[in-house]
Amino acid sequence: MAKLMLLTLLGLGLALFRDHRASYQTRLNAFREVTPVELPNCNLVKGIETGSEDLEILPNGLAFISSGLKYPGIKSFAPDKPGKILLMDLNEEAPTVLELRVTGSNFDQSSFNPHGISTFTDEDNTVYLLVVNHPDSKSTVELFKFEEEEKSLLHLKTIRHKLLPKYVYISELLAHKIHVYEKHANWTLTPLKSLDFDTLVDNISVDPVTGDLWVGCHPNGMKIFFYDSENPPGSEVIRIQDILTEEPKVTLVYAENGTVLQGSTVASVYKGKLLVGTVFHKALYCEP
Ligand SMILES: *[C@@H]1O[C@H](CO)[C@@H](O)[C@H](O)[C@H]1NC(C)=O
Ligand SMILES: *[C@@H]1O[C@H](CO)[C@@H](O)[C@H](O)[C@H]1NC(C)=O
Ligand SMILES: CC(=O)N[C@H]1CO[C@H](CO)[C@@H](O)[C@@H]1O
Repeated sequence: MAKLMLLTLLGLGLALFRDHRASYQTRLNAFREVTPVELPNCNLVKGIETGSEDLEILPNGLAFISSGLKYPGIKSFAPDKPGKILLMDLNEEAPTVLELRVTGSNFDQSSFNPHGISTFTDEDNTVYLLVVNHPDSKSTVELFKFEEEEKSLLHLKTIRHKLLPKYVYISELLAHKIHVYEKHANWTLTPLKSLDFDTLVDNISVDPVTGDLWVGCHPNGMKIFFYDSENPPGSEVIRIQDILTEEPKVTLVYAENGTVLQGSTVASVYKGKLLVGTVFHKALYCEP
């Protein structure tokens, strides 16, 4: 969903403009307060203070985290600093984050404003990172090659298309829905089903081991779009099991009122460990 944020924000703008008050309050879930759901062994990730808008964990436990998003109408704790991609090794005890150096002569780092990220691993195990970037209020997709030894990202090019998996999950933030589509060989999509939630569903991560969906959610959109440090947005994480069956199982795994973690956008798992990212705030790491 991170990638669809632009559309989301446009949609929100239109919604605010066009719809009457009651309707946008419904869409933003404006009166929703969080009922806490606690998890044991959670710690904020040291070194993440300006967002962790999107993240992806490789099958080997290395996590990429995009940080420092600046977006019109959205809070930023470091409006004058470029964004960055962080690396975290979830195999370590008490893992820390490291900023990946960006190399490549044709890439302007001063305007780097990373948003959504995805990885792609080719047959010879080279890992590529696709990053939705918003330099100077534009939108591009940047392709990097991950150089693990050097802890760097080599910028290869700016590209326009991405690969799609067999099933495609799309979250509709302001409608509080997740839609499931099947992707056919001819690249067409057939809608299979939609699930409803009482929270604004943001980015979806699919656990490659179980097929479960992990979703970072905003319980109350009003608190995201009209940031107030006295009454900050909370965080919710939902797990959806068996989504392709008649009876998907939806579990609210984590819920917090913003005292610890504000504005969760994404949640992903590796060997029972859970990493939760936020639009502009911190990141939370929970061990089993
Ligand atoms: C694409 O494939 C699906 C499934 O095989 C089929 O139902 C659909 O008609 C095809 N669409 C086009 C435009 O060929
Ligand atoms: C948020 O939750 C914490 C811990 O449960 C509690 O101490 C605090 O008062 C709550 N804050 C609000 C604004 O409800
Ligand atoms: C619905 C959606 O946009 N999900 C994205 C969440 O982020 C991961 C990792 O970057 C993407 O692979 C998903 O497509």
